[in-house]
Amino acid sequence: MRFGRRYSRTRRMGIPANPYSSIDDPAGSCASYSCPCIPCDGESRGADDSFHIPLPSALILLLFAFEMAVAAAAAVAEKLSELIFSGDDDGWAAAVPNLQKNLTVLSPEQIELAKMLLLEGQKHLFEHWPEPGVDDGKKKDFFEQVARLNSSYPGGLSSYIQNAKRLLADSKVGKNPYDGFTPSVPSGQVLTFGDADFIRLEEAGIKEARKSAFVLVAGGLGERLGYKGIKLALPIETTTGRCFMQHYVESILALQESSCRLAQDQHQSEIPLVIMTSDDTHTPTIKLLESNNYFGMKSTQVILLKQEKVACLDDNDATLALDPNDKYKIQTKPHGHGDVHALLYSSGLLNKWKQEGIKWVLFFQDTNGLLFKVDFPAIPASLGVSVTKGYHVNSLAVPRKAKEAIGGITKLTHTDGISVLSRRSMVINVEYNQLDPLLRATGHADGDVNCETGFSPFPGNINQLILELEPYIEELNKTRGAISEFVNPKYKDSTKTAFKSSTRLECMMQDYPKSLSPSARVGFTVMDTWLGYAPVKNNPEDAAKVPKGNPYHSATSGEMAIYKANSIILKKAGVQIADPITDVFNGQEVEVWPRVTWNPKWALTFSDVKRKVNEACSVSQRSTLVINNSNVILDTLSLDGTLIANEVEVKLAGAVQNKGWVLQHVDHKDSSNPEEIRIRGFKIQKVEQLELNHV
Ligand code: UGB
Repeated sequence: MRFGRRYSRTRRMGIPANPYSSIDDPAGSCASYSCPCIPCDGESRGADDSFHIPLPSALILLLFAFEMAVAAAAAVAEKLSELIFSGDDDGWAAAVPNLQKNLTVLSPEQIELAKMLLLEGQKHLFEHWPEPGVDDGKKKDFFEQVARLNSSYPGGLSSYIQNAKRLLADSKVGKNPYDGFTPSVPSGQVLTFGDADFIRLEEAGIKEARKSAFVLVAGGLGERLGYKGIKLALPIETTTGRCFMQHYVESILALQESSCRLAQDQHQSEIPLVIMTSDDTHTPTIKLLESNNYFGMKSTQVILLKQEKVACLDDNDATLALDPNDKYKIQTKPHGHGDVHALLYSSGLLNKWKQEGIKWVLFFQDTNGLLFKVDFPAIPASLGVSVTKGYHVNSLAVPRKAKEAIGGITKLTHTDGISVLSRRSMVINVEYNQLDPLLRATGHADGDVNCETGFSPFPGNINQLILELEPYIEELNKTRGAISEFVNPKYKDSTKTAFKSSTRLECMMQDYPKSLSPSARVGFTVMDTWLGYAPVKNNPEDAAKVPKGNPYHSATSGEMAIYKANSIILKKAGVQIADPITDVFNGQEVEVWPRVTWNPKWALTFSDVKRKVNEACSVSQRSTLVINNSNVILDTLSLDGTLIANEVEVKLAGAVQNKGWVLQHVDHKDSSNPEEIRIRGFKIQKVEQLELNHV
């Protein structure tokens, strides 16, 4: 085929290498974190000398610019004639007259991209193009988008289309990605909150934390929740109204301080926080950080990496979908959280961190408040497991209810009999929609069901990963961060020939271990659900339909889980905490514990809590206790009402009784309340409180 030779030139033009195939071009690099895959020359264009150029020089420059423009135009003309009329490529665009007519509008780079698109069977993209002179700006914009899609996917758009064709063909014939693998229940480290082991691991983790970097994946649309804003801006609980972002940042800062203190680190290490955003979340994330002064973190400590979306596909031939509202745009959708590895790789951050002495990279999601705020011990203790067990990959997990929408950590062994000795055995997350069919296909007639414990035998993946930096870098040097992809088309009927709506390739960050060698140490750490997992993912209507006994994963359950966890921790530290009552909000029956919250400055670990609590304290069910500062001691406190301790140093002693704060029911359809309130189904009426402030 004639395109072949030209196409190899396209690769030289800077399309990043494809880690999914054997092409061996080096990936382009770019200093910009927001667009790390786009090749650039690294030159600074910041200086604005033009303001000071004297007139004669300006004229010379103008003439020079004019000459350059003429030369560029001549080059374009030459290139065009070379492309269109040369012996081997004569009439390459002839099959699409509307494109051929418009070639004069396009730059040489855009023409190369057009050729690539035709080569990949995408001529429909140009069939509606009008004569040159009409919509020329939109035609150029179209190619700007194509260039972006091309440079942000490892291997370029052409690889994306080829991968899509392969995966769509597999999907059509119903190929099981786990064909030949038998699932079994893996073994890992189980944490029991508060026991001697837990305390030991927690301490090891806290010490090591100053050598870690945190990576928050926050590019998701939050379609299931349906909230209009970014999820990071949602209140984690409405007693204090602190948002998820604030809790994450404050927790990391508290961990940093605690870790450096424990390790007697002379120069305070700074724990970097990377946030992966997308077009949907980037600007509001920056706005949230800037308008809150980065919640106390140095702005240089926070690094935003923006993931690009990928092209949507209309059919099994991977025909690129045009945006229904703009025929000069390819429809795009998120590629999934798996992009985080390629972004980290191409940003150059990993090597920088290594030089700075960082050893661990901790990944987490946007709305699991428990892990970061209330039950912060989960992070240090799990990091302690990584340290003591030497895990290269440590996935955090909780007991999983059958059919719960969280993946199951599974041991997969290939039936060819060479398992264990080779890479044919792995411990990996099997996504919730794949676990049931996999089990049924391998002799478990009932599929994804609970065992005698009342839970699925497979621990639930909460997508909290702790990776050891050095082996992570070694692996990414091989894969360039590419993660195995999948496609999930919704077919119109059983012929599987047409889709209900366009689809796209996706990838997941927890699939990272799939490419690892058998010698990699991959493990997991299981903790109690109340300690580690209460995400805010489902809208009220869907949450209300969750089978009884399964977690709602809603704003209602997320907030209640925080009060429950804090109450249980205080209880385990010796405080008499009244039993919860049950109540129904937005159709979800939940336990309502005393509304106890504290700032991470007050206590990061269970040992911290125990140090600050004397046993002769009690808190009634209707109470609210807010601890906002570090040296607050709970000493013989008997609380029945609301107490807010803002003072830096105070001993809370004796009886405190007032009318307190009351939970009022709110209907999620009642638009007189803000969305943040409606989605949880209650608001807090602040009737009376005792507030202790600085004097
Ligand atoms: N995210 C991105 O940053 N970019 C994207 O393109 C998409 C998402 P979802 P999901 O812990 O409950 C995951 O949509 O993917 C961010 C695991 O795959 O909330 O359905 C997004 O902003 C699953 O195994 O979750 O399921 C958010 O922070 C299970 O563990 C995060 O990625 C499940 O999470 C997760 O995105 C769970």
